[in-house]
Amino acid sequence: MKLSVAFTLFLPLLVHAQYPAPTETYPESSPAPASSGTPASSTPTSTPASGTNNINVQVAAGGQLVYNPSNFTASNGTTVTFIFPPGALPHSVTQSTFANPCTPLAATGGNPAGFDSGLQAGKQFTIKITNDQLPVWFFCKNTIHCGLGMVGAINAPTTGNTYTSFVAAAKAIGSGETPVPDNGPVTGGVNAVATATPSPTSASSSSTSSSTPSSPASRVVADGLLAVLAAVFGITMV
Ligand SMILES: *[C@@H]1O[C@H](CO)[C@@H](O)[C@H](O)[C@H]1NC(C)=O
Ligand SMILES: *[C@@H]1O[C@H](CO)[C@@H](O)[C@H](O)[C@H]1NC(C)=O
Ligand SMILES: [Cu+2]
Repeated sequence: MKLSVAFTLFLPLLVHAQYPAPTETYPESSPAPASSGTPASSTPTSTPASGTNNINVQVAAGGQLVYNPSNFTASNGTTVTFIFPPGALPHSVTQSTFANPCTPLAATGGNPAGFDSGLQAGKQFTIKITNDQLPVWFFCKNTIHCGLGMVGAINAPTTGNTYTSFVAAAKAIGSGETPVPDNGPVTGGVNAVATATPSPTSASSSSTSSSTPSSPASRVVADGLLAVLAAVFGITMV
């Protein structure tokens, strides 16, 4: 049992090290889709305050595989700003469905696809609620994070398809999750819409001094070291 716990905890690191996230392979300067008065996505953006018109969600709050808050209501026109911590382990906010918590909401027929921040660190990503009568389900696409319960809901029903059932369904998938490719950010969405790709969070709103983002190469090396440590640690735990 200890082995399976250790394995579940460290497998994401191992897999992540083997397939470094292509977070930085798309040009950061690519123009964001039209949105009123938003600075270019390469410009550090200060984080808005949580209030009547905006709700901030900390991604991987406290270093845990969670969103905080992860279950809340938001009315039409409210923006929800997801704040990704800097560091080697990227996360995503990817829209899914109640039926398939760990699978991106794909376009079908006339229905648009879900929003997707893509795997990110040190960025922020904003969606705006367009229909508060229907739920918005989302998850992190980094390997097995969803199966470990890294999911969230906005305007979840209070009976039937509840947030609690959604989390349980994600955890039931566990490590059996189908790997989700990362092709960078996807704007649009259903019941909540992103109009711009993620932008760097300004230094002033991220309290750490890590103003120089590590290069992809050094991130891979760091992740590799983590994986080795994790493997050794995992074995000694048995
Ligand atoms: C929010 O917008 C949707 C879509 O236009 C609409 O159906 C719904 O009634 C609106 N919610 C409220 C509280 O007005
Ligand atoms: C999730 O949010 C809904 C809607 O606000 C609420 O009714 C429900 O009690 C919450 N569930 C949990 C587990 O917090
Ligand atoms: Cu994650």
